[in-house]
Amino acid sequence: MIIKLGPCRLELIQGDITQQHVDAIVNAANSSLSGGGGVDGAIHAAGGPVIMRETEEKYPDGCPTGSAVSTSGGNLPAKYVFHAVGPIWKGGRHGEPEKLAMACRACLQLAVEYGCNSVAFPALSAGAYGYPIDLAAANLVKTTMDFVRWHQKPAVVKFVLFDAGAFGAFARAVEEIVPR
Ligand code: AR6
Repeated sequence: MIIKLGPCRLELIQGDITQQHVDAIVNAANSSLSGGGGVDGAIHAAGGPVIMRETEEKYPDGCPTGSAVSTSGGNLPAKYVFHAVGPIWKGGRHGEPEKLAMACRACLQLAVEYGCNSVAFPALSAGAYGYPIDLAAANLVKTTMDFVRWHQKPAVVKFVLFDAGAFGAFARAVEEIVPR
């Protein structure tokens, strides 16, 4: 699914984010940047140990929830990995929507700073962190569209959804904002 946003476009695809040929991919990290399962495990496995070495050297204090830091992509096709820390879902009244939007914007800002034409996101917070997929999708799609409309970049933002359920949630979120 492709949505044109002026000179930019938003793409939804089902797939594995580690295989994406984009300038940067976003990791769903934790605040200690210590690695884990899900996307985080897949990115470190595919990218190799250089990524963890870089996070340890550059960010020994980790990365607060709602922000993001960058490393190289190691052996990945992507040049950079933006390690974003989304919120853990605690019912929705503990600042989760704001923190998810902040983490998303931090990655889009890094993409602009690093001159990336294309950046790929997973469904941040919607796995181990328990954020309901429909709410995460609506939040991430809206935050991205607002950012791209305002900044007119990055040229391509992809959401790479691992399964059909997540893809469907993102497709519904897009259709609610851009009715066809
Ligand atoms: N490509 C794209 N999406 C994926 C992939 C992949 N290779 N693998 C999983 N997903 P999660 P979170 C989907 O748990 O909720 C880690 O242990 C997955 O189906 O990776 O932010 C970290 O270290 C789900 O829809 O991230 C943290 O401790 C989405 O990616 C914690 O989990 C996000 O699931 C972060 O939890």
